[in-house]
Amino acid sequence: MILREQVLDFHRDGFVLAEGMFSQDEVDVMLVAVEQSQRVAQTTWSATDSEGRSSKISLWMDIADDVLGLVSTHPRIVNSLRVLMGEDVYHWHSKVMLKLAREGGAWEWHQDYGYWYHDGCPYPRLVSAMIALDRADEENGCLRVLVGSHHLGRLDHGRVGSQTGAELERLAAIERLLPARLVEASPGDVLFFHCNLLHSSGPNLSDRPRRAYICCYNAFSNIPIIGKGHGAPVPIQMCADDAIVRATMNAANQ
Ligand SMILES: O=C(O)CCC(=O)C(=O)O
Repeated sequence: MILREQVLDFHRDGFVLAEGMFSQDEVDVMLVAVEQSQRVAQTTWSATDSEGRSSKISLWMDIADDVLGLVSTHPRIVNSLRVLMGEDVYHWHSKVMLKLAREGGAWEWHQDYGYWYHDGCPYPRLVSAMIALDRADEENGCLRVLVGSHHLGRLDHGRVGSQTGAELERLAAIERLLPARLVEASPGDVLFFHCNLLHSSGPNLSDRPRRAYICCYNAFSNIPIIGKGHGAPVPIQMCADDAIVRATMNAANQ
């Protein structure tokens, strides 16, 4: 669970890394689920960065009826979000991010609220939980953030490659103003980040994949006022704390 100091860090910096939130055993179950998931196989597409490299992404708005759905409804995640946001949340969407070894492209600097504002959310009250499935470091394209940039408010965004990125002139000036930080993570670490935090990630220049599962949540006080947004604004039915490891035991016994 999230500690009180981590809540303060989150509000000051716009992100906090909860180390070891999931065990390696749980991550192994998640990796098998990612590899075997029909949903992931059927919904994966490629996003191209400004240099023409591509990264794979698979995204859905409902709660999957499998191990990935257990992760999206896991009490360690959902209760942490409630504590960080100070209110109850609902599932917005979940996604698998895959940067293949040597191939995976960059994600350009952006704020998630640069997208989600256009889904009708009145306030920047959405938070993402990024679960590292592989060791993530500079070489294989871990997340980079501009510390404290969530205090800037929402910036204008435009097209960068096939992605949506923050307006470049303003971004260059902000990069002189705020420190950039690489967020290296081990499998099972969870990075919680605010929807106005400027973030990006570099290409995968290593021989290792960089896989992550990202679950995004919206506050109940922030249901879209234009359109219907993502997910359904209903309370999350949390799974049991040991549900992820139990899922493999159940599968093995069948
Ligand atoms: O997976 C990554 O490196 C980037 C993720 C990201 O930018 C996002 O989820 O908004």
